[in-house]
Amino acid sequence: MEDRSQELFARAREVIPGGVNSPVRACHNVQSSPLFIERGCGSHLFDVDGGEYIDFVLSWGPMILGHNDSDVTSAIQKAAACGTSYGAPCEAEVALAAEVVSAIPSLEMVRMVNSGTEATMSALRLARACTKREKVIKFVGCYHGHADPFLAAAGSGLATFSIPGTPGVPAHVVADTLLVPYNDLEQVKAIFQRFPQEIACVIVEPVACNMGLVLPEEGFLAGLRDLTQAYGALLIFDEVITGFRLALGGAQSRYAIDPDLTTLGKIIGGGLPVGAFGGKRCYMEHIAPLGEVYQAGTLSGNPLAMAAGLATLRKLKTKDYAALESRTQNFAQELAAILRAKDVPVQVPTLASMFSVFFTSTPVKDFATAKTADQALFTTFYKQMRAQGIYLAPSSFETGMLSFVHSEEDFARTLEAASKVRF
Ligand code: HOZ
Repeated sequence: MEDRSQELFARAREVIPGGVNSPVRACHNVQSSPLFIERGCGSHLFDVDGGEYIDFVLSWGPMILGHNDSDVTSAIQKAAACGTSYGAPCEAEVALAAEVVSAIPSLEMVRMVNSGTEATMSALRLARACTKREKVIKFVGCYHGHADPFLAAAGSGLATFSIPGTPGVPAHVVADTLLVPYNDLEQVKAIFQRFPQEIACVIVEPVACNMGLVLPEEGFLAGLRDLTQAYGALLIFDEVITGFRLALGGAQSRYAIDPDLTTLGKIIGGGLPVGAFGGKRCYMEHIAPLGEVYQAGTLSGNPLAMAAGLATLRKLKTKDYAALESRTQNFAQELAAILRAKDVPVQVPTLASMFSVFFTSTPVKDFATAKTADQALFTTFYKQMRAQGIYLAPSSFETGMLSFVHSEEDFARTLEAASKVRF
């Protein structure tokens, strides 16, 4: 029964393009319409029709502590009692910046913004300014938000809707975005050899999470670090998803790579709209008002958002990431075994508290192999899981997320639901 959701979706389509404020959640490609959510609690979501779902989307990543965490909610309430925006510095933004800098090895300074898109857009501007170069290497299927220069062969919603580029992005803006398959170090090398003095930066999701979950191959990230250093380009790690999810120090601490700039979002806002970009002091000092690279925002450092982020990061310091990882691995392995027993080709990659389901027998290492996944099988799986109260991302080009509050009962119910899916 999704009557009220359907009704709201019909009304939404009258006043919001496609009825949604971000395309993937429209659920088009899985031949469904979105559930309208009334509230979240722990690992569960409740929709407006009284349905209860085990949530493996977690607002696309931020809710690693689960929905309505008592510490985060009370921090927001306490901050709200003092007003919702000042447009002036507040103590919480200093505290959050200090937490972020102390957790992430390569960061010496950080600037708060309002979304991951703002973070990547600003980091690119900074890299271009610092190097006085314009070209950027980006990997096919990686998604860095929706700023113009990144809308070339991007993942997430663009992959879901098969949109290679976007009308409205001038050709000359993406002409400097050089595309390489993920994990293909040889092609990166070849591009550097071709344009040795022109490449400002390489931007990469150190673990790709927007074409489904795709892990970096041995030596890939280290190779990027070596090549960027050799050619005087900056290495930008887009850790909007992986920051504080793979580990407190993000993918860079896990893989022991020292990027020049890092972009963050999602978890650092504890469910409120926050992004950040940061890195070495020598680069960050080019940002206005210290330097000449302009970047600004009325709501940047917003006291509610800072309070939510701060409460989240402080709580995460008490959490056992290794235990969550091993629970996720067990869950993913059992899920893979259940699906394989149904004679469907399937890969269930997992890392930290993330997993993906690709219905293909081809090992997935880049966007081309991710696209070998059978979308019809995914749609069948998605619909039947949802009908049994399991809320998955409505696209195989997104990544499943677990929180610290997913219970063994949640896993058991999910695996039981998977065992009942008929292909
Ligand atoms: N593109 C984001 C996920 N990778 C956000 C999707 C949404 O909020 O609908």
